[in-house]
Order: sequence, then C-alpha cells, then structure tokens
Amino acid sequence: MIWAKEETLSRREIEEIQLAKLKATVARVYEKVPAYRAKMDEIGMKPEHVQSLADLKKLPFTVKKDFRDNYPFGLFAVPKEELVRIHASSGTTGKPTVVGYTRNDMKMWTENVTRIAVMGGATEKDVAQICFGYGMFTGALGLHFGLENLGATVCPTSSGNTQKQLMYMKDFGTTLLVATPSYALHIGEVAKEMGIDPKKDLKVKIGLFGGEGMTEPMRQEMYKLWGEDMKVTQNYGMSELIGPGVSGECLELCGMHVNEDHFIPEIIDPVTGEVLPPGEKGELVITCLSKEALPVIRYRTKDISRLMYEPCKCGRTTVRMENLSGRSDDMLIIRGVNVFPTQIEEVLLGVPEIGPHYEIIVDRKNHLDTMEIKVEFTDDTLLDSYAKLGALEKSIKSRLKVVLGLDAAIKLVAPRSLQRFEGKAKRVTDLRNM
Ligand code: DLL
Repeated sequence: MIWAKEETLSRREIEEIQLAKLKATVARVYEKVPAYRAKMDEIGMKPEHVQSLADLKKLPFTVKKDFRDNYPFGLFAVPKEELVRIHASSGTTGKPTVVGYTRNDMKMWTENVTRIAVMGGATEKDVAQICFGYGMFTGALGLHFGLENLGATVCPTSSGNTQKQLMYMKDFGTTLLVATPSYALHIGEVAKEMGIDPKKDLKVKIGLFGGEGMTEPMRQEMYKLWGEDMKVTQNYGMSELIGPGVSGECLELCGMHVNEDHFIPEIIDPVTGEVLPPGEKGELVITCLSKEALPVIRYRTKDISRLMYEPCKCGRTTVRMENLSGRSDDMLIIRGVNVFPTQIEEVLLGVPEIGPHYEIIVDRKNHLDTMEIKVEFTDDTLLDSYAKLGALEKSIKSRLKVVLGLDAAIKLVAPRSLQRFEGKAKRVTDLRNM
C-alpha cells in the first residue's frame, strides 16, 4: 500500500511542488529569521534570486553551530506562542539542539511518519510497541503519532525495563516493534534468556528501525533472532529536520524513499561543499520545504549517502537515499587510513562464530594509532580451547586487514560481556582525544 499520492508523482510534478515551496520558504526565512537574512545578505542573495531548483545550491548552508549560536529559539520563524511542541537532541557536548513545531508542523510530521510506517508494511491492524525512549528525543513521539494516525494500536512502552517490555509484547500480541536496531537485538536476546522464543512465542512480524544505522549483516541478525518472515526496514530522520519521517525503506529494501514534497536532498563533497552529480556518494544536505516553526535551508547532516533516482518496484517515484555508510564525524582516521565503523561491523557480522555486539577502542601508543576490537563469541565451548580461540582471532584479524588495509588487535570476549544499549549504541571509544 502507498499512503499518499505525493509519493507517486512524476519528476516534473515533484519539482513544481518543490520550487513553489522553496521560494516561499526562502522568502519567509529572509523576513523572519535574522540569522538567515544575515547569511544571505553576506553573499548578496535575495529571495527573488531563487527562480529554479538549480538556484538552491547558491543558498548558504545551515550547520549545527547555527543552532547552538541561536539557542534556544533564535532560528524559529514563529513566535513561541505558536509552538505546540518542543523537542531537543541531546548533544554530547554543549547545549542541546532545540526544535519546535506549530500545529501545522505536527500534522505534516505525523503524515510523513505514517507514510514511512506504511512503506515498512504497517497497517491499521498492527499492535505497535514503541521502544524508543520517550522524552525530548523525537523518535518515540514521532513514530507514536504516525502509527496512531494510521490507526494502529500504539503501546508507548518506551525504552528500558526489557523484561516488562517482553511481558507486554507477549500479552498484548505486539505485531510491530519500533526500536533502534541495537535495542531490537538486545530485546531478542533477553527474550531468549527468559525462555521466550521470539519466532514462536511472539507475534512481532514488522520491525521499523531507525535512529542509528543497520548494516545488511545486522539485518540478517534480525531475521535470525525475530524470524525469517519479519519485515525489517529502517527509516531516517534528524531532529533539526523534523525527527523521523524524512525517509524510509519500502519492502523492496533498496534505499530509503525521501518524502520529497517536504524535503529536498542534495549530496555534496564534504570538503569543498560542491554539489555532486546524481549517484555519487557524499554528505547529505537537506532543505525542509514545509516547516512553519523552524524552516531549515541546506542543513549539513554530516551523514554519508548517495541518491538514487531510478524508479522503484514498489511504485513510489520518490528519490531513494542509500542506507548510510556512516557520519563524516564517525569516520576514524587510523594511521592515515579512513575507517567507518560500519565497515568493521560488516566484516565482524560475516563471521559465524561471533555475535553482533562489538566495541572499537582507538588509542595512540608511541606516536602510533592502535585499534582494538572487542567482540563476543557465541559458542561457550570455545572457552575450553585456547587454540581454537587463537585461530578465530587470527582469522577475524586477516579478514579485517583485507577490507580495511589495517591491522587491528582482536579480543574475543565471553557472550553477554559487552555493554548493551537501550537507545543508540555507542560502539567506538577514541582515547586519542581524551
Ligand atoms: O535519530 C531521528 C529518528 C528517530 C530517525 C527515530 C529515525 C527513527 P537525532 O537524534 O537528531 O534524530 O539523530 C539524527 O541519527 O543524523 C544519523 O546520523 C542517525 N540516524 C538516524 N536514523 C538513521 C538511520 C533521530 N536509519 C542522526 N541510519 C542522523 C543511520 C541514522 N543513521
């Protein structure tokens, strides 16, 4: 099923909508948001200079620092009284990024999330358990409103208290799970410890995952744990842009469809800022076309992706974003080599004897970068044989060397000994900057 006709428009129709909305948004931010006016004045740009979609690239970027500098409400284009909701993203350093919604923004956000839930196979018959943390994070309430709008039965269990989550899951007959991929894995593991087989004893058949990446091997882990017939999709968003609802995978699993009547994606070279031709990989930049409270022009997400304009078998015509390779600020430079944690994950999860939980520790010893990867083995009997453990470590090391071109120290650790996550996982500790 396709939720909205805007998902199937021709390119010309989509572009007409985008241009009209872009002109209106630029005019509004120029009039209402001093920080945008100052940036545009600096380069001599006026709203009337935007006459085609190609003019978008002339507009200045918005970056995280703009939110910090204008904390809390300086980038807002409406008076505070018009807001019906505020969220914030919990930055690890400094002030959080504050975002807000008018009543119309809430409708638009909800509508976008509903589209994405439908893309992932959700229907009004589903019992949807939302295991994102409720609170200032946009994930939980975003999915909550979208699924409720669809008519699904929403259970706002939030994150944590995993045994109780499983009790509800069983007793309510939950069919749809909303979580970060790492928490979904953890819930599945705890189920097994409680003697519950998720495949047989639970009814969960749809996983709408997001808030962090899910590599293909990680998706395979989900099938192993929750059942081969589970519909496992991921969706993407960001607080600054709206929260969840920017894009999502359909059941063809070939990238995430962008809700293009509300967001224009571009891919830029992260170093030069130049827009790259369609199909090339680079930093994702998004312009929000419909937001009243917090219009955002050319936001540099730091997420790395690629845009695919070819038609999708599902019938949607919207551009797809390739599932993210990571964030530019996640990229580790180890002895001069660029390494994305997703590359490491793909290698590790391809080794049958180890589980999907890992930790990457980067350090510097005698002026040389070092990388240690702790990963759990799944088979307890390995503990009885040092020789077997040693051979496994060696084989993982050589697989990583082929992919990364780097030596990493591998430390196999006992099952269930690494930290588990109820929200977004933290896999990397970089001690070089501490
Ligand atoms: O994570 C919004 C969201 C919630 C999207 C729930 C989907 C589901 P923030 O907390 O502001 O917002 O974090 C945004 O999370 O820039 C990405 O780096 C990462 N991220 C979100 N979804 C995905 C995904 C929400 N599907 C940041 N794949 C983004 C990879 C993702 N990374």
